[in-house]
Amino acid sequence: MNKTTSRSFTALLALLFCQTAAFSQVTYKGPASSSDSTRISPFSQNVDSIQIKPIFSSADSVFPNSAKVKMVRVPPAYAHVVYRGRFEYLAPTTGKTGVELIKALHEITAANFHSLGYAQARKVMYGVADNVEINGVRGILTAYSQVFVPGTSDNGDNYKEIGDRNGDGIMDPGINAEHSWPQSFFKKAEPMRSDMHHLQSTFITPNGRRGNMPYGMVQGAPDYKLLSGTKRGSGVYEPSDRTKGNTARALLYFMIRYYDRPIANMDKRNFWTDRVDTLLYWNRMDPPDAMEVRRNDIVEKAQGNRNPFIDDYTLADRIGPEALKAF
Ligand SMILES: [Ca+2]
Ligand SMILES: [Ca+2]
Repeated sequence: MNKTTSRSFTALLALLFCQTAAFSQVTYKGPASSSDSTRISPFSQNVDSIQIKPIFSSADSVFPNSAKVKMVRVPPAYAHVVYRGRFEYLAPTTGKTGVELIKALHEITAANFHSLGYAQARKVMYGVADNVEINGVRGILTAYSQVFVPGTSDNGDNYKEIGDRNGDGIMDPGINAEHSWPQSFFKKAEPMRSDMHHLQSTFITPNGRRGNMPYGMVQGAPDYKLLSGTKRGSGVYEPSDRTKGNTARALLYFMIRYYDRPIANMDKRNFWTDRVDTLLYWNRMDPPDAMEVRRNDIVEKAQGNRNPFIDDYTLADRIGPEALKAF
C-alpha cells in the first residue's frame, strides 16, 4: 500500500467510524414478526433482548458468487453484546469473534444436548417441529417446494403431493428428511444423522435431485427447478429465497457443533470453503422469521439445545469468513 492509498484508507476508516458512532447502540429485537412477541420483545420489561454496539462497518462489497453482481452491505462487527432473558445462554460469546467464537458456540450447543435417534427425530419433525398451522389448517410447509401439505401425522408417507404443486413434473408420494449436511459426508453416523437442527422436511424428489451437492447460486440455465425458485445447475443446488437463510443457519450450526467429528468425507473446498461467503450472504438476506424461531423452540424441547444462529443471526458475521473457511 503506498502512502496516498494508505492515507485514503485511514480516512475511509475514520469516516466509517463516525457513521457507525452515530448509532452506537442497536437493540436487536429478535427475529421479525414473531408470533410470540411478548417473549422476545426487548421493550416490554427489558428482558429477552440482545443489545449490540457496532464498532466498525465495512464498505459495500461486491458479492463474488452471484449470477448478477450484487452490492451487499456487510453488517458491522460487534464489540460488545449484552444478552438478556432467554438469550442469556449466549452470554459466553460476548466479546468473542473468529475461531474463539466458534469454540464458544461449540461448547454452548453441547450443553444439554441429547440425541433422539433417527426414528424419533423424524416423528417429532413431521408431527410437531415442521407441523405448523396456516389459516387454521395444520400441515407441513415443505422446505424446497414451499408447498403446504395438510395433515397431522408424524409419518412422512402420509404427506402426498396433490397433483404437481411444486411444478417439477412429478407427483411425489410423500416427504422425507433432507440432511442439509449430507449423510454420506459423515457416513450416517450418530448423533449427526438425527440432529434436527440440520434436517428439513422436503418432498422426496427435490431431496433426491439435490443428492450431496453443495448449496450455491446457480449460474445460467438450471437443469431442475421448482415453482418456489429452488433450482439446480452449474454443480450447485440453490434453495428458494424464502429458505436460503434457514439452510445457511443449518449448515453453520452443523459445522460449529461437529467440527471435531469426521464430517468431511467429501471435497471440502467445493462443499464448504468456496461456499462460505454465499452462506453468510444468505444468512443476511433471509433472516430468521417466526416459523424458524418456533421450530428452534420445539427442537430445544426435543433434543435439549438451540441453534444460536437463529437466536442471533449476527453471530455468523462475528465469526467471519476467514475462521469459517479454516474449519
Ligand atoms: Ca412435483
Ligand atoms: Ca427463511
